[in-house]
Amino acid sequence: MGTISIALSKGRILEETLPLLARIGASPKEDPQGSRKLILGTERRGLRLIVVRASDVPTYVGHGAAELGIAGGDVLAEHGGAGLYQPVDLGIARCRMMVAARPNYDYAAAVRQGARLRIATKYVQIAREHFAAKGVHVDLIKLYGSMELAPLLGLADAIVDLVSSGKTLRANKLVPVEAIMPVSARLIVNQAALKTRRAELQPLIDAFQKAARQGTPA
Ligand code: PRT
Ligand code: MG
Repeated sequence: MGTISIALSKGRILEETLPLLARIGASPKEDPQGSRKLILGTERRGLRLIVVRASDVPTYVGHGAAELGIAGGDVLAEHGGAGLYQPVDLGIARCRMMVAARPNYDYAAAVRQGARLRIATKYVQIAREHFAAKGVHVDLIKLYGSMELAPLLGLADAIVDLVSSGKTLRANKLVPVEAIMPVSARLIVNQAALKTRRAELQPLIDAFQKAARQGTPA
């Protein structure tokens, strides 16, 4: 029985994963927020946490550098999911992928008229699929953050971004105009590892499934 690694990001994903780890007896051995270590041992023998950027989680797991990972549905949709199973929706880090625009921009009318929309987003793949499915022509403008600025500065007609409380949109005087999809974090598994190490991995997958069903505070 070798070591099993779970790749995850340090922000809200780790924060909301901690209660699940506690339920499966795999709490980190030291305070992960305080620590600068990128590899953290857990109370569960042979199980460790690997701290990476949120968007790198599918890459580590897809290549088998980590057997397991925890990643948002947004990150998985952008990545494409090659080499991954997604067996458990953990129901944590919930939010919604939305289209948002300035209040004075008539999004519905622009869509109806068949206008070509300029869309700024970090989520190019998700945006491309969403607008293609609607038959709306778009120019996608890739940004790496602070998407809310784009409509305000005239860089784009609308943005595609994650919304949870809605505070960020409100603070920047934008309004949601369309929901694209609900997002939550999922447990992901390297496909090859699941075949060769099922005896070790399946009990962990089952434990996460059970821990997730016990619910998380909304
Ligand atoms: O490591 P990296 O910097 O790339 O990512 P990170 O540090 O943000 O990672 P982490 O661990 O925090 O997890 C990110 C994941 O959390 C995303 O992939 C989503 O699946 C999930 N998540 C849930 C969110 C939000 N809610 C969310 N609100 N990720 C980002 N946001 C941002 C959003 O982009 C916007 O800027 O928060 C802002 C909006 O929040 P509200 O509350 O103002 O609406
Ligand atoms: Mg971060």
